[in-house]
Amino acid sequence: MSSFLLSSLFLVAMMVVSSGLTVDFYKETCPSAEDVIRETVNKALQKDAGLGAGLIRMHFHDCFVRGCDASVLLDSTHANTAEKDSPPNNPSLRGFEVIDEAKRMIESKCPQTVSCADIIAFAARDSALKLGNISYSVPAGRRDGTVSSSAEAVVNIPSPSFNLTQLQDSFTSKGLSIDDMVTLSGAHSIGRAHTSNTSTVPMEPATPNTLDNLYYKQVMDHKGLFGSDNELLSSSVTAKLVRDNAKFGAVWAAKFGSAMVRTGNIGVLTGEEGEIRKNCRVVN
Ligand code: HEM
Ligand SMILES: *[C@@H]1O[C@H](CO)[C@@H](O)[C@H](O)[C@H]1NC(C)=O
Ligand SMILES: *[C@@H]1O[C@H](CO)[C@@H](O)[C@H](O)[C@H]1NC(C)=O
Ligand SMILES: *[C@H]1O[C@H](CO)[C@@H](O)[C@H](O)[C@H]1NC(C)=O
Repeated sequence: MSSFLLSSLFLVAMMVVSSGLTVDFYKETCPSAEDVIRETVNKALQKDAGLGAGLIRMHFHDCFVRGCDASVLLDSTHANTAEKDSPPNNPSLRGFEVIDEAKRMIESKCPQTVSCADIIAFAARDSALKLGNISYSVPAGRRDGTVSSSAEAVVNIPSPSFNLTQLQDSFTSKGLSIDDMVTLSGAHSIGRAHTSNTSTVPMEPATPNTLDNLYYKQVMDHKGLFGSDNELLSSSVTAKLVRDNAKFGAVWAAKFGSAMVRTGNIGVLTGEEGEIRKNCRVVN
């Protein structure tokens, strides 16, 4: 075999394993984990579909701060203001009770085996399936972190007033591409935004509980809710991605799944790093 072919194979293998996560991670240690989470998510979304938007956003916000380590789930303490109490998350981030319920069910079957970080990743995937019929496998094996800082959330979570350069810098600094950024922004086809602490508007009013590509049509009409949405039209590269996603819904949906998997790889703790929390709200 040529050394070129060998090194290419090596590169491909590295790309497959580079995150250190694997699909079916709990096959031996907690075979029912993914089913239990899916059932919990489905039950919650049946009562309130908006929680699915919350869970997809929660995965993004977890992974952009200290990697996907469930730092977003830790409660503030007397001495520390946690991510969940930072302006990008409070009062808007929702779905915490769904994670608590899934964790409670799983702990009763497989104590201290399934990380809170993996539960978020699975719950986001289950939400995408329920709200968008978007289906993808989630590599798992993440471990939970022990630190959560409000200030770090402010620095790492992109602001709706960002211009395109700032948005691009935010995503590429996490190892995601410009294409990933535009693809993931399609999540703004579901859920709501706060106009004040008590008043909200739907992100995409036509089908606010369906994860579809209508967001891109909205942006093409310059009707994106945030400046950051409409900024996607401000370069020819991102504007073309917006138009393509608006035109080819099935292609966008497949890309969305892959981009969520790449989001889920950001800065993960694996092996003996971190811990498996007993309660997702507090470190052990
Ligand atoms: C590109 C940069 C992004 C910015 C500036 C941004 C900003 C925002 C803001 C300000 C809200 C409204 C929060 C509120 O007031 O309630 C929101 C909602 C939301 N975002 Fe983003 N976001 C971005 C990317 C993403 C990504 C990558 C995802 C997931 C893949 C996502 C998923 C969502 C969802 C689902 C909602 C609705 C949440 C709910 O209904 O509870 N966003 N976003
Ligand atoms: C959901 O997607 C699958 C392909 O992944 C497709 O076969 C099925 O018809 C879709 N279901 C609905 C309700 O659109
Ligand atoms: C984007 O915002 C940054 C920070 O405010 C600023 O330095 C930069 O010039 C802006 N870029 C464009 C293209 O407007
Ligand atoms: C939003 O509502 C909370 C009470 O839930 C109140 O304390 C806060 O002042 C309100 N803020 C704005 C900007 O309306």
